[in-house]
Amino acid sequence: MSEITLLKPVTDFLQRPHGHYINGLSIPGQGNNTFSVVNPASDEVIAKVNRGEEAEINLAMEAASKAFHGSWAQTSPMERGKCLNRLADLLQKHGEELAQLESLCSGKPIQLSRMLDVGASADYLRYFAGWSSKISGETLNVSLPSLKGEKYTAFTRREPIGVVVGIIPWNFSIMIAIWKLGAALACGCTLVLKPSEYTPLTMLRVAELAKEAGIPDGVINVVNGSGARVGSALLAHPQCAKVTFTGSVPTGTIIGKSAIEYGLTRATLELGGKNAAAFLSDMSVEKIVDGVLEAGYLNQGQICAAAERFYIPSVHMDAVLKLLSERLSAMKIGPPLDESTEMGPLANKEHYEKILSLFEKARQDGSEIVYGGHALEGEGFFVAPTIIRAKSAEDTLMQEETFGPIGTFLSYDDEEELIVMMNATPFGLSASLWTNDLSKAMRMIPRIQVGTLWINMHTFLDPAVPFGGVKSSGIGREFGSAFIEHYTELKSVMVRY
Ligand code: TXE
Repeated sequence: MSEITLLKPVTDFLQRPHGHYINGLSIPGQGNNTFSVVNPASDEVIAKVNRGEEAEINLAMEAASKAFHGSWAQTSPMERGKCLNRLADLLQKHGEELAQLESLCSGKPIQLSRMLDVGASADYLRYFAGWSSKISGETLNVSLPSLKGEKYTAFTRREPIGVVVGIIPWNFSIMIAIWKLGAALACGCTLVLKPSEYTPLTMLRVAELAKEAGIPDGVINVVNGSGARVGSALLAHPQCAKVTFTGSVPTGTIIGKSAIEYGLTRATLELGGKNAAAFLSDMSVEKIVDGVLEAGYLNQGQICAAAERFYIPSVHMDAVLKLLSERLSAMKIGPPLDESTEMGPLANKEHYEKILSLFEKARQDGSEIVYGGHALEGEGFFVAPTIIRAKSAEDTLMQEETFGPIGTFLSYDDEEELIVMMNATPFGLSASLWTNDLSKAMRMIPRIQVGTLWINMHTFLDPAVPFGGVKSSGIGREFGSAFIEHYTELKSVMVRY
């Protein structure tokens, strides 16, 4: 076990005073109103960050509004795309520095930070860069009567919505922020980001790189602090035209309600859920276990689209749980900065305590803990990857989102009953169906109530494919061309001539 050495730019960055990034400047913030950033692998404080106050909130919203009406409005669509491409280049150039910061703050294994928070973020930026010059309206044929020879025509314009507030969770502090940033900037909007209080550092550095990429001051701003205080104040600000949020269902519900109350502010809510992965009986035990590992245990299960409910044909259940236990016991759990680590700690103490209480709840429910179900000894917020065999669909762990490395398993015999069980949840972010029988899969696809359904794969997102939830898992879509309608308003223009 050997950890990589932190780069000098990382150790230097950690030493700096941290606060916000507003109008092209790092703003350390005022006084001693700080909160701590804790490394979840060691429970040590690695930095202090100033909380945003009313002054910083107003400064950021006004800077974003000024840039929206000024410098960014005067930037051509092609130039906006070039800015995003240059930022993608800089993310890659500073990739190791950003990946190390991400792993230090979130506990994500370094290989995953490099691949997703850096590599995939650069790809998303390039995808959005391409869209910036392709956003257009339609020309329309009008049927109004022509009494004196007059004619009519009409067209629609897609106009940027204005200042967007992006509220970001802790599981992908760069990548999820980049999803919001790329979409907003490609459409001509400007942005104020509120990172999670657990991972407030990485976007401060990305905002500096955005300036280096030639993105005008005020287009990207970052204000740190708590959700209840800073997040809700940004949302309530009169300049906020839209909020885009990724996070928990309860917080998303509060944000959605507030957005309506604060003047019908537009809202995109990408929330979690209780995603299902269902394996049909033609799959081999080995294939099922490979699928379960892909669907449920990446990034310690802290992925909103990850599967938490696993439906296994009863004929395969015992063999699947036995082989899965063997595979989990061989998994390398360790420090995020060790390149061979496959599973790191949970991202923060509150989440760790929540997961421990869910283990307890599973025991109280009488669910069988087949593997794991406990904290690991030593420092940091490590838990064992866990397998739970549910008694019934009513067990707490078949109902509640854990957002941890916990698979809960239920057997089935009847495929009609399987579809009912998959849909028996208030949520609908994602699901997966695993089978070699294409005809059967095609018939089941329309009957599964989710925003994203994977066949023979799970968790992988692509910028070309719209992503978002149905039912209580959210409102709106990110990526594809679908994002455009959420960051622009449609204006109809009618002309008599
Ligand atoms: O999430 P929140 P938390 C789940 C996971 C986790 C639980 C709680 O199960 O254990 O949520 O985590 C900001 N107005 N997910 O508390 O509350 C907050 O500061 C405006 C799933 O971290 O959703 C942070 O920036 N903003 C999830 C962001 O919202 C508010 C990813 C997310 O915080 C606010 C993370 C308010 N009133 C956790 N309250 C996913 N679906 O990917 C909080 N915030």
